Amino acid sequence: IIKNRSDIGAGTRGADLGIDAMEIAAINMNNDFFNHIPFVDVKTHNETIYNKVNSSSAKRIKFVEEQCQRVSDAVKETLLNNETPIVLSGDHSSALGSISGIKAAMPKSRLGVIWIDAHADLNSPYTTPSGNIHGMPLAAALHQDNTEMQNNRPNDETISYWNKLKNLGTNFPKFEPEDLIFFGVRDTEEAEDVLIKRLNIKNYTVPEVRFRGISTCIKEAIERLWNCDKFYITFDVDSLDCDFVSKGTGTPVSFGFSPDEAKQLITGFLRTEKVVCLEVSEVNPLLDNKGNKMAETAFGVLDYTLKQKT
Ligand code: DIR
Ligand code: MN
Ligand code: MN
Ligand code: MN
Repeated sequence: IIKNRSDIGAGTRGADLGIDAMEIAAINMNNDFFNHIPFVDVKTHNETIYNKVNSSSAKRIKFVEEQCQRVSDAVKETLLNNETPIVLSGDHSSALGSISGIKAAMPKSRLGVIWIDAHADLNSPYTTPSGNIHGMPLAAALHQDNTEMQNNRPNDETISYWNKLKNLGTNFPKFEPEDLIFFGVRDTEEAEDVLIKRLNIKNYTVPEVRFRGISTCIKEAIERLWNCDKFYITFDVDSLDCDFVSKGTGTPVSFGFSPDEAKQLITGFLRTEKVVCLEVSEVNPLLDNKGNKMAETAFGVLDYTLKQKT
């Protein structure tokens, strides 16, 4: 387990507490999950840096780049030890670090990415409406500046850090758009829509999954990714339905997956034996309207899927 207690890529504070909230959930469920799996704590920045925004089109990008580098190193080292990293992160910018670490450890492997999220995370400093880097990790991983619909003019320093982010772990795009599959994406900006269309990225929406059946969609997704050697699964908990589950995440969205659907999705991909890294992100206990419900749910999904595997 790699614990990345950082929330500097998010617009609202508190996702850094999500990891500990999941541990508390486990304790309250009398579940000793966290006592059995070796863990590392990724070093994080001092709390005072949060207000040092630096760049309005990519807030705290210098610090996010450092943090992603640390996550990348931890993931790489774990993989080189022949272990499978489970990354518990605060905000989702961390996904860029995880993917970089996978590529650094296995540069020759063709990587398939399963992105379970309400968001496409395909913004860049050129298009972001918020300046929050947790909306950008996929654009960085795919080396997409997404400049066709420029809304912002990032300064030179921002661009130089953005290029550093894109090149973390490898100077090439970390995987191909055809090897990326979205599940549950339903809250995007126009610039992201343009990119999704141009790159022809498949999104299994919540209604499609329910209409066609979840096993049919999982089977089809695995077939699409079959030429990939390794899979990375990232589970942004805002993919879940914020009305039925909880609003304990930075950017909650309605009409999402149920916890059971998330369990089935992740379990289905873990069964392929190709998964080299699983990430859970964006649990924010400070925003939870139902006690510690989001952390309990996220932990429940994680615990269930790993038990199915072993
Ligand atoms: C939005 C929100 N697309 C943005 N993104 C989020 O700020 O770029 N990603 N919440 O997880
Ligand atoms: Mn904090
Ligand atoms: Mn996300
Ligand atoms: Mn999201």
